[in-house]
Order: sequence, then C-alpha cells, then structure tokens
Amino acid sequence: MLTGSTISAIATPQGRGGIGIIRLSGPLALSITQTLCATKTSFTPRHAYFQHWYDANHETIDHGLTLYFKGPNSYTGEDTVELQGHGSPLLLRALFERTLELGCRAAEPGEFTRRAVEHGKIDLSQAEAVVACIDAATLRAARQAQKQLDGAFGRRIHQYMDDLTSVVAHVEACLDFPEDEVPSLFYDQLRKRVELELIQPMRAQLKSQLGERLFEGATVAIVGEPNVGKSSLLNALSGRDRAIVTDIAGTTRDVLEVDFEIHGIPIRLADTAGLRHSDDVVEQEGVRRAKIAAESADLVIFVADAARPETWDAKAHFSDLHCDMFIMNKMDKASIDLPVGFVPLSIKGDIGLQSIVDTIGAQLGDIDLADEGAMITSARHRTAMATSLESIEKGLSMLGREEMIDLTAMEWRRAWSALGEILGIGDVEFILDKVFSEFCIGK
Ligand SMILES: Nc1nc2c(ncn2[C@@H]2O[C@H](COP(=O)(O)OP(=O)(O)OP(=O)(O)O)[C@@H](O)[C@H]2O)c(=O)[nH]1
Ligand SMILES: [Mg+2]
Repeated sequence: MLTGSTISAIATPQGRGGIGIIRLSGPLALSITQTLCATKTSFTPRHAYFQHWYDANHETIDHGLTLYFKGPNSYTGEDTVELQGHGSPLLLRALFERTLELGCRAAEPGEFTRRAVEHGKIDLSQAEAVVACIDAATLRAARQAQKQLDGAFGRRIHQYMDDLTSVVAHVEACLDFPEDEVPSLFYDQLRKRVELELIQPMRAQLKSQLGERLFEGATVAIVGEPNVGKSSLLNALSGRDRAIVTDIAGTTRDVLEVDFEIHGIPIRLADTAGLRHSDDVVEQEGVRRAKIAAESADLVIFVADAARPETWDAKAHFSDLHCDMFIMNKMDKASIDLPVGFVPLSIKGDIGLQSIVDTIGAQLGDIDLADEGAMITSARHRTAMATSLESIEKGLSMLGREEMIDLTAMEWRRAWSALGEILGIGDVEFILDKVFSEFCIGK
C-alpha cells in the first residue's frame, strides 16, 4: 500500500545551496523526527523548532528548522515533516539516509503530490499544474499553471460532469415511459441544454491551442531570399545582436537559433540561409538546412525586400514551401503597393516590428479568450476532452429515438468517464502512474 508507508526525499534541487530540505510524509513522520532529534518534544503543528538531527551514534548530522504539519492539514493530507538544513549535498544525503534507517522509504518521483491526490487534497489536473508551474519557461505560462493549480480548470470539468450526470438522469427517466408519453418538447429542451452547457463551451475550449503553446513553446523559422533582412529580423525580434548582418548576399549559412518569448509563449526562432540556387557547396548545404528548418517549424515567416520584387515569390525556389506569414521588409527603401497578404516592415526605419510581434502571437493562438483559466494546457487533457465531446455528440444524435435511448445514456456516461480521467476520478491507476512518472523527486 502506497499510503501506508512513510516516505522521505531530498526536496531541494541537487547541488549546493543556502538551504536544503528533506521532506517526510506518512504515519511515522512525527515519531521518526522525534528519534532523529533525540527528543520527546511533541511538535506543535506549523511551529518552527530549531533542532539538531543525530545519527545512530548520537553525532550531529546537521541542524536547522523542523516543521511539523499534522494530517490532514498538510500538503499530502498525511502527517508531514520538513527538515530545513544546510544546502550541502553531503549532509542532505546523510540526513536522508538516516531517515531511511529509521523506517522511511525513499519517495518515488511525484509521490508527495500523488498522495495529495489520493487523499483528495487536490485533483489530478491540479497535480499536473504543480509540474507545469515548476517547468514553466515564461511568467505567463507559470501564471496559467497557477490558475490551474487554484482549481479553475478542474471546477469547469466538474461542472461538465455534473451537467452530464443530470442529463443522463433525465434520459434514464424516459426509459420508464413508453415513447408516445414523452413529449417531444422534453427532448428539444434536453438537446438545447446539452448544446449550450456542454458542446459549445467544450468546443470553444478545444479550439484554442494557446494553453499548450505556453508550455510546449513554438518553433518559428525565418526564410526568404538572400539579403532581404532575415538575420536583421531575428536580431530585432529577440532584442539581441546574435546573427551577423552584412549587405553581402549569402551571409548566413548555418541555421542559427535564439530562444526568447513572444506574448509569454516560449519561442525558438531560427534564422536560415537565403534561398537561392548556388554553385557554392557551403551555401547549397545552408539552403538545404533552411528548408528542413522550415519544414519542421510550427510557424514559417517569409521575408521579402520591398525594393526587389524578384524576392517576393515565396515559391520561387521550393514550390512546396509552406509559409504562414509574409513580411515585406525595407519599406523605407521603396514606395510600393503592398502585395496581398504581406505585412509591412522596416527594420532600419524601426517601423512595424510591434505589429509583427503581435501577428506572430496571434498566429500561435494568442487571440482574446473569454476565460483563460479554463484553457487546456496539456495533450492529455485535450485527448480526454475530445473523446468526451465525441461521445456527447454521438449520444445527442441518437436522442429522441426510443430504441436508442439507452445508447444515448451509455454514450453520455462514457463522456463523463473521459472527463473523470482529467481529474483522476474513477479507475485510473494507470493514468496516475503515467502522470507522476514525469514528476521530480520530493514533490
Ligand atoms: N534599408 C534597409 N535595409 C535593411 C533593412 N533590414 C535589413 N537591412 C539591410 O539589409 C542587408 C541584409 O540584411 P541581413 O539581415 O543580413 O539579410 P539576410 O536576409 O539575413 O541575408 P542573408 O544572410 O545573406 O540571406 C543589411 O545590410 C541590412 O542592414 C531595412 O529595413 N531597411
Ligand atoms: Mg542572414
């Protein structure tokens, strides 16, 4: 039994630091701590005690603050102790091993949080938010994870599940009546309700990919003919002087990547060699790599030079090149009628950069969302919600036909279970195993 044992882990990251924390959780947490501190003190929960922690020979291993949280008022819902000592890897290891000697078991990755889920302190989507919060690469992503951790997303899923329970009850009530006794108005109302309370909001949630983007980030490639200003754009967007810029066509050969963020979305921006036919083997290889970078990017930006119309055709060199955004650079150099689909820019003249930043954000899904707290932030949630929506729609299509009514109820129960997987409700041991394998030790 997972929850029967008392677990221990070094909760702070590896390496030296100001403070290092060991965390214990389980029924023996307090008594093991008393032995460790060689005291009979009954620790008052949530009070800090300055203590020495001793080894088997009564030698001090380290000293620091001992904090006791009495279950269920703790992170895990069990008796929990935190030993806040010095951030010395050596001392932490010795202290940790001492807790094992005294009866603890080494915690598995994420086991503290798993116990919190198993004791109903948080739901599974909140547990995932804990990792997301730790791993977030931008402040906006971290804020989004915090919202999920606060339970906004989980509450929304609960609401859907309650709605499903209610509509299933209505459908099952129909089973008790012969068909002609159920007025068609009843079905119409039920249909409207399912449409409004479930299908529409779920579709809206599934439509936005911003939540996943905030955590997974996006790769963006800049392509175009030589000398159009691709490297200048990379430097301008990232705010760093990373790529060499010269007026010699064919300056960039290698794919050069820079990490930064746009609208809180982590971006890996790739500058590439100018696309043209060349006899130079180095340049040929650069062009080949540029094409590969474009093919694997989430977003491809094509840059053209306003003063050179021969650079405006994105398909001139690769007819199968797919571009998502078209930028007309060097607008300071020529007054032209902007071809359809192009966004104007002058890096030299410092015109249009902000609107390009916003367009990239929008292309990556950052459009006004009514309710950011309900954003889907992981592939696991997306799959579960899509499965659920499919069942709801299938059930709805059969509603009103007497011989199908129990099939409708079955589909909607299925939809309920799919949503339950998001929160860790139902028989979901395998889901817990998978989710928590991605955690770090001590969380
Ligand atoms: N007038 C003007 N010149 C620009 C602008 N943007 C870039 N340039 C100049 O255009 C030249 C080429 O810029 P790069 O950024 O090196 O162009 P590139 O597309 O990376 O070129 P390759 O690496 O050769 O493919 C440089 O001399 C830049 O200073 C602009 O908005 N206006
Ligand atoms: Mg370049």
